[in-house]
Amino acid sequence: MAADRELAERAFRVLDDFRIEIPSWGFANTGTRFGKFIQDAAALTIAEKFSDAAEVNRLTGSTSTMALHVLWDLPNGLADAPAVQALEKQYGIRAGSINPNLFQNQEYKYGSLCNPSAEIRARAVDHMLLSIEIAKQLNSRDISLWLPDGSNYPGTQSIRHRIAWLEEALQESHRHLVPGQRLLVEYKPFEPAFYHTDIADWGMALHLAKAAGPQAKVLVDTGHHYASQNIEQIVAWLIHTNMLGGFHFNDRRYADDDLTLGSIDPYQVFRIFHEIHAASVEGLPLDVAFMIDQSHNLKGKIEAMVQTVVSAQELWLKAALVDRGQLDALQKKCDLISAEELFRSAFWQDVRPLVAEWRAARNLPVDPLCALRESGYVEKITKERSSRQSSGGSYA
Ligand code: LRH
Ligand code: MN
Repeated sequence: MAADRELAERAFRVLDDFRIEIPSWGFANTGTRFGKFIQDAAALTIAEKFSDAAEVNRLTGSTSTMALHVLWDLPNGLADAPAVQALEKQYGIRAGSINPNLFQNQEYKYGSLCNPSAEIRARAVDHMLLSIEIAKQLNSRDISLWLPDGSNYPGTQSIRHRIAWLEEALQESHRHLVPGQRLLVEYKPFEPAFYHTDIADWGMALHLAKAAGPQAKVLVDTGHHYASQNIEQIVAWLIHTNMLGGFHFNDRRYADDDLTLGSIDPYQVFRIFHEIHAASVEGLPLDVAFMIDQSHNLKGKIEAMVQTVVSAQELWLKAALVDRGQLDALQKKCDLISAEELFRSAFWQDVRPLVAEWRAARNLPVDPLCALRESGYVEKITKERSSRQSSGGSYA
């Protein structure tokens, strides 16, 4: 009995501290280059995105911040900040990471911060500085940068010259950060560029973050790896070098599929969470932002987001309950089978009863998805929004 009590208390502490940020764009109509399937309940306005985020937080208790994408959520730049602050108060959801958008403007065809034209690079840096200013206004800590920059054919661009331009641009951006702010550098091996991508892997992102300054860290999007890459090993390196700033969690079968976390390979997320827990138990300095980055092209967007947070809570607790002392001893003895069996059984243990107990104790719905359905929230927003939904078209 006492053991169960101790286990429950441990689980409650772990879940109380768990926070994961949801992306505003996860509530909007999104698609692929082959089209977009419109959902009547999809959010079209920033107010609707805050409303949906508040519903997910009401149901899960772990999502009190929402990531914003500058051009999509603050199309008028700083002028939109007061409206966002009013929505933060109205819905009890804080603006989270601010995502500059250097992938939509036509002038970024050959790159933004890496464009051969100094003029275009300067305008791209202006957008970075605007994003940093918006983050200051909204008291957001992280400016989360993903760059689509790259090329499609060998010989068409100088890869080295682009590195130098990028270093300059990130150093200039870093100079404008205020204390406490962070610049997160996200890497991606390909898409939309299909020959070289300027920030293609963790090593490039780590170098650029270090070259930018002490407030720059690396962001790991789990979908931005070749299928055969060992993501948790990259995470271990970034922890070891104290350069891990955050994650964009999603799942994939092939490439950057942006599917719901844990839907294809939940063991992958467990192995990543294990690296985080192991490091924090050893007292390493960790300041890691957990964020979701998904596009719900077919699933209902609110249901998919609730599913994602529930999976993340369960996988986070599973990884937290690994007996690290025993595992450490088995690893040191190279008792491979026992170590693996201990590790695997932690993954296989069913923590759902413990999570349900925690929800009940925290006055949260024991079954969030079921509670969502009973709330009629999706039906309500479908009625309110369906008349304004336009027909399909490109990504977002
Ligand atoms: C790029 C990316 C990036 C976001 C975008 C929506 O693939 O992961 O983090 O800006 O998706
Ligand atoms: Mn991402």
